[in-house]
Amino acid sequence: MNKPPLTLYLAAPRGFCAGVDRAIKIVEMAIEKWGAPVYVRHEIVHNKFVVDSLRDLGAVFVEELDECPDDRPVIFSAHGVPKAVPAAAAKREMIYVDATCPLVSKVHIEAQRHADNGLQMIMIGHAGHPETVGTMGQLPDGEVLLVETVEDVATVQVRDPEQLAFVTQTTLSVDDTIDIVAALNARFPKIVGPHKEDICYATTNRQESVKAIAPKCDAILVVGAPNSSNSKRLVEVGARAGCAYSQLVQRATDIDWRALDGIKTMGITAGASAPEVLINEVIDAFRDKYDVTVELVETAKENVEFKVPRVLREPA
Ligand code: 2E7
Ligand code: F3S
Repeated sequence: MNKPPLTLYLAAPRGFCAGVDRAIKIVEMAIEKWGAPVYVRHEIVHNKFVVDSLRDLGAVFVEELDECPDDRPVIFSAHGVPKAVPAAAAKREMIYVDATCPLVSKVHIEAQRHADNGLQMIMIGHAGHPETVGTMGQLPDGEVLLVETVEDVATVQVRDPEQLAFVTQTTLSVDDTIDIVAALNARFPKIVGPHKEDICYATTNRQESVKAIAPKCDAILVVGAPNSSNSKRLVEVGARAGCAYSQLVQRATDIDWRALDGIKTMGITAGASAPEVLINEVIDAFRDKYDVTVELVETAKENVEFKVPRVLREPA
């Protein structure tokens, strides 16, 4: 049977970022060093395939430190943790390794520095997301005010409009955040912040590349998990940049083939926590049904790498 032709625009950069690479390595190396089980507080990155693979190696995933025994190592996920978490682990004399992305740790340090300078903090982020919980948890409860939208900026109640600073989640929509920062600057002209926001290089680059492919795609699939903030932002960016059908899939079995009926061009990208094997699985599923021509659309080159913590580089 003749397969219909399909041009598949493959966005680059896509998939794993340096923080995810490092976090996964930390779990693997901790299991090598200390043996199984090694506990991991929260999904190390938001991807079921990654979590299941590490579980097979001997990782035990929990949501809270209370669920870990004192005498096994525990790793904190790439999204970061409130200060109370390592403090509690230290108090229990546990071995712990912090897999927080260094770009998130940098935001934590900034938040503390502003607070030390007497400024009240505002965080731009998504309520309840572990990164937001972790960054807000760098300061005492109630000290960091959360804004999620431009509307929130209009109503947020601050102590002193002259003594304010802001930080952001690293995986936000670049375009939405520009508007929120503009609203903050308009209402609080003295507010101190980063040069633009704290969105990381990987988030920025993945959103740029999906923007580049969106106008020429009948449909876009973003490989990523439903709890992955950066992956969900890619779906939105694809839709806003002009693609009529932009959807999240965890893997090939999630593809809604009926919705794709009649397409001639297809875009594929992946969130920062989605492994390349799943991206290839999705591409192969298209090859089964279509005569696929892959066109790589590369809008940036990435060469960022983060070292694993010293304790894992030393012999046991
Ligand atoms: C850590 C940070 O695990 P993810 O899907 O996380 P998000 O934050 O997008 O839900 O992606 C990797 C990652 C991104 N940001 C890990 Cl702070
Ligand atoms: Fe870090 Fe950005 Fe990845 S904050 S974990 S490099 S998506």
